[in-house]
Amino acid sequence: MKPCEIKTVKARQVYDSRANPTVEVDITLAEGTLGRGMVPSGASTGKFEALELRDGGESWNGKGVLKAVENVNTILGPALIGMDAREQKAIDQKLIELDGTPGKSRLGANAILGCSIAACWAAANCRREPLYRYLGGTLANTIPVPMVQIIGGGAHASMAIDIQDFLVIPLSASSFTSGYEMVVNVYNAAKKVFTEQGKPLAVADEGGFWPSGFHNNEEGIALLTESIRTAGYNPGKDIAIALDIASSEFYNEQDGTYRLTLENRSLDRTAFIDLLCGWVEKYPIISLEDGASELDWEGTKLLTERLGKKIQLIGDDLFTTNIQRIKKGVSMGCGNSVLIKMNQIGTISETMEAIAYTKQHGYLPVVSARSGETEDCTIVHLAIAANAGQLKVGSAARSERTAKWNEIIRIEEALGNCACYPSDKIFTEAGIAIYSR
Ligand code: 2PG
Ligand code: MG
Repeated sequence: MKPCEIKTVKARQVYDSRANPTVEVDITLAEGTLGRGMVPSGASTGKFEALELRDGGESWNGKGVLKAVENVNTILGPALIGMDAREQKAIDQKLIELDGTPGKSRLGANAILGCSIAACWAAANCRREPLYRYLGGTLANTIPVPMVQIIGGGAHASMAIDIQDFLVIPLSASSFTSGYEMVVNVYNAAKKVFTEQGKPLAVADEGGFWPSGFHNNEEGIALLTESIRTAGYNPGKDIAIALDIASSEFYNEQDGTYRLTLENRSLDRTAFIDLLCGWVEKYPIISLEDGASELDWEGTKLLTERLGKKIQLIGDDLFTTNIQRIKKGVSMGCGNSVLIKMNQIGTISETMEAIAYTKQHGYLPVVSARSGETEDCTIVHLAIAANAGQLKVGSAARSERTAKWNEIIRIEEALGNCACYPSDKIFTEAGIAIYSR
């Protein structure tokens, strides 16, 4: 028997950070090594994502994943036995073929991704290498710039405010560790600002503060700017703001309007884009995600014409880590950045290919966690393996988030002088003129 040959594949149902069931897969190799994959889950899921197979019915509010677990244990797993765990592409290809549908809807993208991640860890462990090194080779050394949520909103906070993520990105740090320290200081300063404003302290799904007591969306951006100042930083120079508008959540397909429930008004495409551009003028915003709906390509195009040279414009629900959709965006001139989520597409290989495609076409990849997470740290290693340059993991609080951030601190330490932290160059080298506003 070869040492990296897959010997057993076993799936089980475990739980994620939102107390929902999720798939965990264990793969053991001939030499006894274990690889484990745990699957994340979104709340504001894009229409064009690969299918997350849920059982329906009464138990777990219909969110059980026992069918997906069974699909691993009876169909996917047995087909992997005897394969070499280091053949990631062949393994992923086999998983895709066994499902046979474009959206992985027969066996479930959650079943498939669990196997794909577990095989990857098993192979890295078999080679006695950290996953980022195994997957990316010796040139995988870019430590990602963090994009960290300070206030949660949208579908992660019962739509108490329309915008989904109010985040920060450190710009003036020379390492991840010092940049992340700045972010933590802003998080703690936001706690003070909330308290001073008489707002109760609670957290939303990703550990960012719950958006209590806001009268409109702009107040959230203002509070975030204030928190950066309170922490002792210069907004826009030391730390900039990123927003995930997640506008597909409040887009009305029938009449093409954007409904801001908190503000009790609906705006047409032009008026909504004017509103976003106004915020970018007024606040130190460097990145805007899903400003227009996943169905509104024209809106994204318009937004890109107006802001594409100034700030990062990320497509998340718009692109769903799918090369066909990224291709359409590139050809239409929609956005300049792609959010990369493993479970939107369903295998490690396809995720890596989406990152490569994104970079080849001059767009910036931002690897991202989901709002429902686990202690699994695969995305950290994947981001470094692909030299992606940016990582979004929710907030600085709650262990499913800190599991990832802390892993980067360890890897940065391990790489020592070989670590490359792009800092604000990730933006300036892409033509985003951060200090000019
Ligand atoms: C997003 C993610 C993370 P979800 O929209 O970018 O904030 O949310 O996993 O719910 O899609
Ligand atoms: Mg998003």
